[in-house]
Amino acid sequence: MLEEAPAPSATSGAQEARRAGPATATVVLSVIAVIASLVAIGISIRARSASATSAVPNLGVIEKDFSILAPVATVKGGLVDFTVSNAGPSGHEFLVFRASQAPDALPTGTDGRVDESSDQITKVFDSGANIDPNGSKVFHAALTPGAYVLVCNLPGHYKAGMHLALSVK
Ligand SMILES: [Cu+2]
Repeated sequence: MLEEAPAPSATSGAQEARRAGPATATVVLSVIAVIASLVAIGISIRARSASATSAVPNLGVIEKDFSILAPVATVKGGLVDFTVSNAGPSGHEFLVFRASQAPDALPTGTDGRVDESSDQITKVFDSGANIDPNGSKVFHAALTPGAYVLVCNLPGHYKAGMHLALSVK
């Protein structure tokens, strides 16, 4: 009895070996299916980002000690994305005011900072937290046509030159 025991296991071993063929084919087919679905996902992501890029302008804004730079002075009204990069060396914030004044002539308090609650301007966006040196953040805003000023309003930064006009058409 004991000597016969290996026989069934040898048979099942042979059966496993025989199954390896179809099993391998199944694995190959699943790999092909995964690749095909990844390609499909890649295509749909690319299509979506292409349409998103064409629909919402994305302004690459650079802040540094002590200026604000943008690639364009005018942007189309509606949803606008700002990718704000901080070239340092200090931390900076990012505010957007709707204002008809010149960028360096916004109403300020006695501390020289822009008076954010002045009724002569309207704050439409505030990053809240700072953007760290060498950091970058993307902000989404909805801007109606008009004149705007981009500002960093940390103490001393506005007066030092951190303001930039942006026209929305
Ligand atoms: Cu600043």
